[in-house]
Amino acid sequence: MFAYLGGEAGPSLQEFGIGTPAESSSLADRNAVFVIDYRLPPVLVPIVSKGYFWSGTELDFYNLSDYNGNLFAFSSRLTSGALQPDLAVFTDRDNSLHLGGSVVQPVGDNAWILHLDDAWSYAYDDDDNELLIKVWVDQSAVPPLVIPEPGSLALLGVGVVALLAGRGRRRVV
Ligand SMILES: [Ca+2]
Ligand SMILES: [Ca+2]
Repeated sequence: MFAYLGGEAGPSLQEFGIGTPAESSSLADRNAVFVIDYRLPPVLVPIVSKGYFWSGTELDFYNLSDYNGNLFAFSSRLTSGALQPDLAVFTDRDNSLHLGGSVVQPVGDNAWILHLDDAWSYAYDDDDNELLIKVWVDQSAVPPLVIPEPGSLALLGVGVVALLAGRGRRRVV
């Protein structure tokens, strides 16, 4: 489950979603969670359920910011050659959050708040506040009747949930 808690950004469209989409992909082809238009007055953003994930599933996230032209950031690249936008969004470069360089704040059992800069922030600031997003596991969720093929889970990629789970491997995200 995902809740947009707010954020501060210059006039821009800010997209947050799951996975590592191709940079040439269209919005319809991406697994977007939120698309927030900071050129417009704030609106109420509904909570988003992205469905059932099996225990142990690892997720990557992305940000697309058009503040100064379209620019992606991918959490998946943190482990495979991170670029500056990736580090800006998915790490806290100056540790201002006091989370050891992470942007993931645990807020109880199976719940976290992501403090995300946008991709363009790498050139401007490190205030970790373009997108504040709460992520949590709905403990009442039940497995889907049809078990997905392993390949469809593999498409989800690797990355952030291992960290979100707060146990086992520890990554800086
Ligand atoms: Ca920022
Ligand atoms: Ca910071």
